[in-house]
Amino acid sequence: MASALQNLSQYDASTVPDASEIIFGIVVAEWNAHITHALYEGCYETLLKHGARPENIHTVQVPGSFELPAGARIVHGQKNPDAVICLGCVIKGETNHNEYINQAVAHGLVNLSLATGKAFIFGVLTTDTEQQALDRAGGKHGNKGVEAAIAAIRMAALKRDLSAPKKKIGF
Ligand code: RBF
Repeated sequence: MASALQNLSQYDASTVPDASEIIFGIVVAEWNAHITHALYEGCYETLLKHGARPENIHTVQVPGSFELPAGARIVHGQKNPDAVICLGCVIKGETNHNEYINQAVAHGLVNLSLATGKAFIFGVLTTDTEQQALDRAGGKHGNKGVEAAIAAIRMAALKRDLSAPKKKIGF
């Protein structure tokens, strides 16, 4: 059923690479903190569950989602992580501020990814209502912070595996 595939928080843990050697940055927006902190909890616990070491997880907070790319760039410059996870929640209001913020964050993070060759994960809820956000921060649609953590592990492992020395085949 199509709707079953939408809750990616229910993933097969056995397919997730080991994260014990991966360094992570996490950037959390303080706007809608009751939601972004729930995303953070899901994200952090998921990294630990897959072997990440607490000393290898560098967390910073920024005022709002608009500041996520700048915060991510600072963490990247200071800690040289393999992946940076950006968590935010932008809820549509009476004006179209949400469109400007969402576009800016998406462009900012993809630019950072392409410029650095590292993963900058878009863990931003972009909802019409607060309830939709709650549903995706530990509610009926799972926790998108969990999914952001899995995406970060997979992308960091992809880079590590491709850059590892090749085994010789044959003679
Ligand atoms: N930041 C968020 O992370 N989520 C929001 O829903 C959100 N709504 C905003 C609405 C308006 C009208 C404004 C001006 C800002 C909003 N921000 C929001 C804050 C924004 O991401 C940023 O922190 C500030 O604009 C300062 O650059």
